[in-house]
Amino acid sequence: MTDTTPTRAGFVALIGEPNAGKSTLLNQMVGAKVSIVTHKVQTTRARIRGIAIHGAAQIVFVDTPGIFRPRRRLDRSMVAAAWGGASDADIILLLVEAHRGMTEGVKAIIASLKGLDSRTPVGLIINKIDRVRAETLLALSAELNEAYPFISTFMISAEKGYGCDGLRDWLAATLPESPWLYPEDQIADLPMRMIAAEITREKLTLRLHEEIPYQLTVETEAWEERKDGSAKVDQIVYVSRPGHKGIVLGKGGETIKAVGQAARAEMEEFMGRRVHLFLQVKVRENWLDEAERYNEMGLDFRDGDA
Ligand SMILES: Nc1nc2c(ncn2[C@@H]2O[C@H](COP(=O)(O)OP(=O)(O)OP(=O)(O)O)[C@@H](O)[C@H]2O)c(=O)[nH]1
Ligand SMILES: [Mg+2]
Repeated sequence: MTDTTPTRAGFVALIGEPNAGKSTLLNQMVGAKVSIVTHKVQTTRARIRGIAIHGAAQIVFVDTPGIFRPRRRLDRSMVAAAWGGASDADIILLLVEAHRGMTEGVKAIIASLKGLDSRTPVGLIINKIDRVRAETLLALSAELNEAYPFISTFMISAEKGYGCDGLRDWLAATLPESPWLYPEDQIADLPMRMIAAEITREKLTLRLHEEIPYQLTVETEAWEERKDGSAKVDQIVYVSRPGHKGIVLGKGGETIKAVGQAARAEMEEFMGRRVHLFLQVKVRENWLDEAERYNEMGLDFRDGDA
């Protein structure tokens, strides 16, 4: 980079159906696990920013919850957060799963994009190309580009990294000229206590079945810096039904113990230091109707008003 290269910076919102691979792409671009990923739908609940530097450009990726037809208050707040992320962005990227193609959900998102009163350019990302035969991709790309005037189309595998270099180059060249928005060593715009809560929620989601992950939330209650450089982290897992508490604890406490070990290991890797993690499970039947819980997650409670 010479002195005359103008710096560029801006926000790139990743939107799409639940499970499209938005968080995987953000992590791939940032080169670190900033946003949690699971094979289940509705993993991400709020907007999460991850920051990548490419040449003279600082690209701020905004991961958002999946967009789907909301039924409950939490759903509505999540979908509102996703569209909020899109409307604040300099570039929107719509992720579509290669093997699922033009679903009803994708059609609905495209219809909403057309209704957005915005000049924000929208790029198309066909993700998970490792799951399909190459011949099917051209037809899918043509079909999607007929439905919406995407300014560019990329075929990638967020997980394997295929096509990600081209996408990064294009974003770095397309963002507006601007001073950088964050210090150059910052990779996430989320307080450490929230990242820690998300890590624990990911481990719980991976271990628990059916509705239980949806009906729990994790909050970091206390954070103590210790003299030896380690951190003592106390977290509460809120569940909404008494029966769920036993499931989260597991027989003889084995589930929560395994979750705690996996979460602690990941926190230590992320922070590069020792962590003492203490998890407590509390029943709070109405947490899904409490504004405070939404604030803790970075969501707007009133967005969930029916
Ligand atoms: N085969 C394959 N799987 C992928 C790829 N990208 C993501 N996945 C998988 O797809 C699943 C969902 O990925 P996420 O990144 O959590 O998806 P998301 O869009 O953030 O999902 P929500 O937060 O629920 O909206 C995970 O099991 C990922 O490992 C890819 O390129 N190829
Ligand atoms: Mg996600």
